[in-house]
Amino acid sequence: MSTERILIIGSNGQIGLELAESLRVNYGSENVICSDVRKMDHQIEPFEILDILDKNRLLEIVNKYKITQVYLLAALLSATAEKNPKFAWDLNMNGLFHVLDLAKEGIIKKIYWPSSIAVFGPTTPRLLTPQYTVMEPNTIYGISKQAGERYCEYYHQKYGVDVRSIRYPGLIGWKSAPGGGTTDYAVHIYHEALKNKTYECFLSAETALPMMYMPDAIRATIELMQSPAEKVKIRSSYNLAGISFNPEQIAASIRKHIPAFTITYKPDFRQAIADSWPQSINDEHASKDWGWKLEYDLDAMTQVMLDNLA
Ligand code: VAH
Repeated sequence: MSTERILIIGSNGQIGLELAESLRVNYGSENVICSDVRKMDHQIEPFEILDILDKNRLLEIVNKYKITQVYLLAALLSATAEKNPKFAWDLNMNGLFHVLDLAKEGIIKKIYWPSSIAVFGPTTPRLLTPQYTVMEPNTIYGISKQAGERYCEYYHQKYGVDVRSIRYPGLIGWKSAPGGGTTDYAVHIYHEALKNKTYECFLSAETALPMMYMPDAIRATIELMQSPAEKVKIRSSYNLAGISFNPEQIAASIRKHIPAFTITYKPDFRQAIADSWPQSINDEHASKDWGWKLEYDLDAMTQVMLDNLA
């Protein structure tokens, strides 16, 4: 029986739904408490309504369930954050401070907090972007993730907080809907291919971005959290590469299964966000420090996405 009691904050989001499922398998359902700002239909219990900006409510839940670890997933993603910059900063930063302070006060033992390749900006080298490089993000989401990384590393170095983080690429899965990001096209395209055999893409054909099949991202998250502390040498956030492709390439992968599939292009405001991000990532530190190894390439992901969505 697990002695770990885990709270997922933002459990009903794109990552949260799949992470909750995997954590329940690893730790037992009764040891994984889900929470979000609103309850879903057919909500899996144990579940608590939680707005992460309500610190007292967070403490109430942590005490009620004797939580030892927190996975903080609640945030506004890149596209949504550009439409609500003030609220995005408040949610993404104060939500993190509330959780970091619980660990600083010794109330919880370990934190997972997701960063993103959005921490990189237009002056960052875009091919095989290294772990340590120029970072001048020009989106509110990216700025909040860069500031969050600095706080995580500071709380680790100054207060010994065991906080761990991954710079996720765009995540693609079939079990949950994407949450207002710039990479969401790579999920929508599979749904549209099956439904209408055509997709109008909001990014241009040659816009390459780092992506990853969701089960790889969930496995990386749990492998990082289960690594011995001494192996986790980076306490800002780890680069994770995944698969680098552009809309034309994912369309070609889909056509191997749906030959009649066509894609058209109508770039919108998200094109400028994508143009500020890397095209591919170097994740040698994750491989070296805690043995990270990707499993799904583009064609393997397309096969499993289409099989499960059909
Ligand atoms: C977004 N899916 O598009 C998120 C992610 C790398 C992209 O952070 O905002």
